[in-house]
Amino acid sequence: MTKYTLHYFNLKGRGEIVRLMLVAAGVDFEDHRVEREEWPKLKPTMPAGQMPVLEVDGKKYCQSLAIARYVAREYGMAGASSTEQLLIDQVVDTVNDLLTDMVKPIFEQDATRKAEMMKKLNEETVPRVMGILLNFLEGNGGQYFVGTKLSLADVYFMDVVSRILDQDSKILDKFPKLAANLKSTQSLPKIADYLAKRPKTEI
Ligand SMILES: N[C@@H](CCC(=O)N[C@@H](CS)C(=O)NCC(=O)O)C(=O)O
Repeated sequence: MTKYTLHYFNLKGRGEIVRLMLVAAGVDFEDHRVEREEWPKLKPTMPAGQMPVLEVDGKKYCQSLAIARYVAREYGMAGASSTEQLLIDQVVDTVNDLLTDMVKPIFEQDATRKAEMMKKLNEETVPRVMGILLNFLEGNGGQYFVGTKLSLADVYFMDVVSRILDQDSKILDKFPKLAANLKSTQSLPKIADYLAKRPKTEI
């Protein structure tokens, strides 16, 4: 049996998608949540000096989405054809752009600039991106983003958009199909069990 260890900070951040994919795949993994104090010592041991890193039978791999796509391929969540892979990546990269926009204000030091960035994110970026994602979902019939089963696209959408919902429960009110997709991913027994037990973290 393959042994997996996921090294990441005790955050959702860019590591949560890997945790969620391993959970969705139903495979055991060690969820190594690195404390800030331990990091300087561990950093030089990681392939690119950053995390998340997935260790597979003792070999370490970096880049959150490269790892998430690997888990997706290993466990049947990467699409059934090259076109389905493309459609999944279309959603994944759209969600990833949104996550990048969500992270920027967190690191902004200037309070005025931070407030402006948050306003733009909530009032412009989030509704615009939800519109794009709704088109992708409806283009596939409205249940899953791609094909007829769960893929990395559904899991990454749930991972990132549920974090926005935690801050503003109304963001999907105008997008009931997106809300239904998100809820259905969250309700999958293995995922629901993990979500109920995962450590509560701010980001
Ligand atoms: N593109 C990389 C970004 C990785 C990254 O920025 N990791 C941050 C945490 S989210 C990190 O390890 N920071 C600590 C450091 O650079 O020393 C990915 O998606 O995995």
